[in-house]
Amino acid sequence: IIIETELRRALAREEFEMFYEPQISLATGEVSGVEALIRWRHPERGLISPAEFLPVAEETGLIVPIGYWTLRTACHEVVELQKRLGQPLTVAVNLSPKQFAHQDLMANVQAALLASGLPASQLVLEITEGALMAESDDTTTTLESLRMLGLSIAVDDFGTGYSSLSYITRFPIDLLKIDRSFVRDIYEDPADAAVARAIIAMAHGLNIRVVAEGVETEAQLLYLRERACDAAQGYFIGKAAPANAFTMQGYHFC
Ligand code: G
Ligand code: G
Ligand code: MN
Ligand code: NA
Repeated sequence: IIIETELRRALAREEFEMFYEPQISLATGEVSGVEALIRWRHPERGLISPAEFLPVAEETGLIVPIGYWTLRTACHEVVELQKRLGQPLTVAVNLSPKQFAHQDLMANVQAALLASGLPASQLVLEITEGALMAESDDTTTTLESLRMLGLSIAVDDFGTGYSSLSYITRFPIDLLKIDRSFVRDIYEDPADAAVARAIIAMAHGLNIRVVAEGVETEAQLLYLRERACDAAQGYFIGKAAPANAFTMQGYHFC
């Protein structure tokens, strides 16, 4: 079991690392960006996945300083990565519900952009449906302020929450990420395929781009491209890697 003091110590000792999962544009087949994903390199237990420690971080509020570290590190490392690769990339950073509701959010985002020199237009903040639904008056204000900085907002794990579809017409958002539970059986299950098609059609009708997550097979990728999904990520395309190991080669392009 992970306890608060361990997490606090991990932050102080800089035991967290960012990995970057490639995202491709389905129109061009090129890598267009990355999703930044946190890992904990524990001195005895090795690499620990966020699913194991983020719930504790969220409960204890430690997600706020951890999330700020994540944001700064991801912006900084992607600026370096772009220099090495000689090409621009977007970077998507996950925000937890507590981070999204925190009063320092705007200041932290601005500080991360300023310190790294990353253009705001290359930053995407991913927010889950649950965090968006928590309180809708504040939510709209927060989203509008963030977008005023020039960054983009993505709704993560779309389709898994309890929210009504109507909220995406109310909130100012740029991207929807189709949850991998719908992508998994897209080729075998007509119902999942219908959900994915409906999400894409609705989003495009609202001028929102769609990213498919969890793409594990070529069939899924081709299906999504055929249905005009904008971008995709997943094990078939490439696994998350540290910035210094990230390459543009070796992916399964369309
Ligand atoms: O990388 P992995 O599949 O193990 O991630 C598990 C979950 O942790 C995903 O739902 C992902 O959104 C979340 N996650 C990964 N990195 C971060 C992060 O830096 N901040 C937050 N809030 N969540 C993250
Ligand atoms: O919830 P979120 O989308 O932020 O989670 C992203 C996580 O999903 C990453 O941490 C990564 O480990 C995991 N992931 C990425 N690609 C795939 C995939 O193709 N299949 C599965 N099962 N998990 C994936
Ligand atoms: Mn995500
Ligand atoms: Na997701």
